[in-house]
Amino acid sequence: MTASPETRTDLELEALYRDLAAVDLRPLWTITEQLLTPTPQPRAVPWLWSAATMKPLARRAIELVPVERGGERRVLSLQNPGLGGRPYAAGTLWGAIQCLGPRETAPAHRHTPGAVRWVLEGEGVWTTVDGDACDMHPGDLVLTPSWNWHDHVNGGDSEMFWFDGLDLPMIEALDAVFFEQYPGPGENQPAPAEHNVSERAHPPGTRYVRGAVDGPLTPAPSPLLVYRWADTAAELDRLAADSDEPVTTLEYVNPTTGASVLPTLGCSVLRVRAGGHGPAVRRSGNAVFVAFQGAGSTVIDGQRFHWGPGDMFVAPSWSAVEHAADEESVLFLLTDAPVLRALGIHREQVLPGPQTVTGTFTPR
Ligand code: 1HN
Repeated sequence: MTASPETRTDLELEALYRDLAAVDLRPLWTITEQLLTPTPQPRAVPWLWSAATMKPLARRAIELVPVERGGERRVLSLQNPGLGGRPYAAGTLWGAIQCLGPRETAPAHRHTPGAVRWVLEGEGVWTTVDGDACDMHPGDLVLTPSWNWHDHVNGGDSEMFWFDGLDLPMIEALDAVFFEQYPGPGENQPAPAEHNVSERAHPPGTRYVRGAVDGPLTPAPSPLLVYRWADTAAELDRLAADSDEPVTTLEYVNPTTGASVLPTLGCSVLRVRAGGHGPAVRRSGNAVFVAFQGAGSTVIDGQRFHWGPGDMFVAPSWSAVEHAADEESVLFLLTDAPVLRALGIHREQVLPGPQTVTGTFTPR
């Protein structure tokens, strides 16, 4: 008996797929739909970590885990449950809470991933960035550009908590992670004679306005390493006074170019008016939010996330994001949007109306 043409073809096709697999070749026509999705399909899910959960655990870590060479940092990473155990807040972003107890220091090192710190609570810490000691106070943004030496010193008697944001997953995906411990005689950079050098070199007034200075938006990190909360708040006041929008957004920029603070990372603050309710917007690129002041909620893809000071939450790429505040509130925002903009692939879509809320997130 001879096989029908169909059966013969089926058998031949199966053999073809077997032979392709055996030599590490994959036919695109069998996987096109999973590769070329109409819209981004991030594996990270919308999620929130509450300060009420994180801070007691961070305090236990202060008691139990010393900061020393090898461990390097006392950091609790936001591990998005959609990412299969990878310690990342989203596919491209690292987010974490870092803490230092009284008189502790975290040793100097440098790495190709760039970092930003947003200070939540406490006083007395400075981060020395390539020799410039940047004092840290609540609401300040401190930059650690790629390959800059950095150590953290708590010169005071209180514990301190801050948010760390890094482009580590992006740099890992590019197979470009390099890391080095400080080779000097101590674990830290020499005690700087002066503090806040970059801050004095860049007067207020140019620090928050995208494109304020002529010139190409070159992919260089900001030479200004610290943005003070008092300046940010004053700028927010000024902007909010001129507008009746429910949400006022202010981006921190490189004062010499008007570009994002780091080539890979953009930082903004959002002030939501008491009773304010912003539009629902989708953007390509991932976002991590840190609530700083006030109380409110954000609806992400139909799910409501309530937040208050110190809470951190993730809006994955292309999720619909809609902020509302019960009282006047401030959110810090970290995004990878500068990369998408540089590549000409950033997208934004304002949805026609508020989302239908189908559930409320319960933090662990
Ligand atoms: C790092 O160097 C710091 O310097 C914080 O404080 C978080 C997460 C991953 C890799 C390096 C810091 C980090 C990190």
